[in-house]
Amino acid sequence: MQILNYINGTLQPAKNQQWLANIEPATGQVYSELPDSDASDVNDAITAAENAFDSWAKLPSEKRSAILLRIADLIDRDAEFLAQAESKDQGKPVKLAASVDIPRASANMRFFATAAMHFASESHHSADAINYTTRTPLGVVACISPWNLPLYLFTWKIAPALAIGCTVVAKPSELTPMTAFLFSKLCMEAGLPAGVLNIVHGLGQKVGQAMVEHPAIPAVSFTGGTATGKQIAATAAPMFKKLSLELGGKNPNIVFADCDFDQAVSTSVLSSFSNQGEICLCGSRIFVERKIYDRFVAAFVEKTKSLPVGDPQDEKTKVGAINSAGHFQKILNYIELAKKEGGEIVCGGRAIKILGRCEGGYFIEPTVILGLPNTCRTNQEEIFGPVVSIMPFDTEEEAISLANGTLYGLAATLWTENLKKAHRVAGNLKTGIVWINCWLLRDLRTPFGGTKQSGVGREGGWEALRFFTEPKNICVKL
Ligand code: TXE
Repeated sequence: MQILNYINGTLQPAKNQQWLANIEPATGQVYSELPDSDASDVNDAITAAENAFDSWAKLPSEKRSAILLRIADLIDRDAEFLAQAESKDQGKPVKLAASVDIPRASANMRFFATAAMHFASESHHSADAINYTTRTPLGVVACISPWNLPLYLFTWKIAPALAIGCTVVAKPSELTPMTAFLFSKLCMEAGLPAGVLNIVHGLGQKVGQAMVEHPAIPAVSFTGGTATGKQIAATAAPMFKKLSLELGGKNPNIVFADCDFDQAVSTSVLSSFSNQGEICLCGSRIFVERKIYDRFVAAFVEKTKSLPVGDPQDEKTKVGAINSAGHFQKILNYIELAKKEGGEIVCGGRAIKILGRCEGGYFIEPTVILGLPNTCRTNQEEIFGPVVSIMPFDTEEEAISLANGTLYGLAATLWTENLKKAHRVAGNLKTGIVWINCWLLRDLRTPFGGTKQSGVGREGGWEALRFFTEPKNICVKL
């Protein structure tokens, strides 16, 4: 099967007719190919987006909204098919794709399609003047998305851009191109005008880099690794482009002795191993108050051991395949590093062979590590796999200092039934997001993003709509 670029309303191969292999992570087998596009395809996409911009930006927001809502409905219509495709392409359990990824993709489209109709700018009145601010769509913007939550994060970026009147050149990850390709067909069916959304497939260093470097692109919205984010920032900064960078994390999960124990354990298992730990919000460093440390570890390990790892197509599977051979090796290297650093592996720690169809797939047992200091590499670097480290603490101050003791600052979770303590600790955590007694409970209106090396800017709600607009203040003397 061939995946095609979506440029100027048509599906087409790369101009150079080159292809990249697309591998199913659960089997390690090539099952489709995608265009190995280059700068000339990006240029065509940008020209198409420039030509489409004026009429799309001038369309009343209700009309843009109606088209985006149609796309949302088509995602819902094809939800089962898209969930199967996402699972095959990414390696995640089909049940997860069906319950989280695909419903969230249509929710993203619907949320921003309607939000844009309520978007407003500000005015500032004084005795001698009225200032009013207009917010107009930026133009052609670049949206670059990763491989962990493919359609979920792809739509999370393009929906606000399109809803507010920008035209878009988007690049899904070369490791998970399938659902973005299927999405382009839904856009055609929904009547999205040609050139409004263009999807160019291919390698980050070629296609992504060409998008970021292009002078006609005033803004880049990117989700991916911190190293890539740095490269994008270095390219874009001298051109004064607007950037929204959602990067890595090494998120703390703080469990106080006065928590709802069962809830803390079961949600912590989810926040550690959902999507094979390949979510930037997963809590990879678990800090447990010493009073309940042994009990927590025992319960956590018992639950972890019962997680079924296997064929993502199997409805019973909770932990599927790691997304790529390279990432699989990276995670195994980190497990070896953890051992060298003195860590005790109390659960998992190995690659698994799944017999039958998935013999060549990339599977790793959910892994729990004890006995490592917070400062070691295992506890400082993003592993992005089914690997967690559990550490004890004695005081609230110590928990806060350990939690903040990384270069990252995306999300934190904390567990306590003491309301005052919960607010106090949340206020002191240097992260963009804090979950109290829950995890990944999302309201799409809230600011989403991180501090420090977890990125720059916020997505979600008004933040995303503002990002894709240029404010202009107009002052009228009274
Ligand atoms: O992602 P990349 P990688 C973390 C995770 C993972 C690490 C590396 O720790 O192990 O990052 O992942 C495109 N200009 N996260 O290297 O490269 C690329 O094609 C423009 C966290 O596989 O960052 C893809 O579409 N674009 C994370 C996208 O960037 C470029 C999600 C992301 O891929 C480019 C994924 C360039 N020069 C990984 N180079 C999260 N925050 O959720 C690559 N790309």
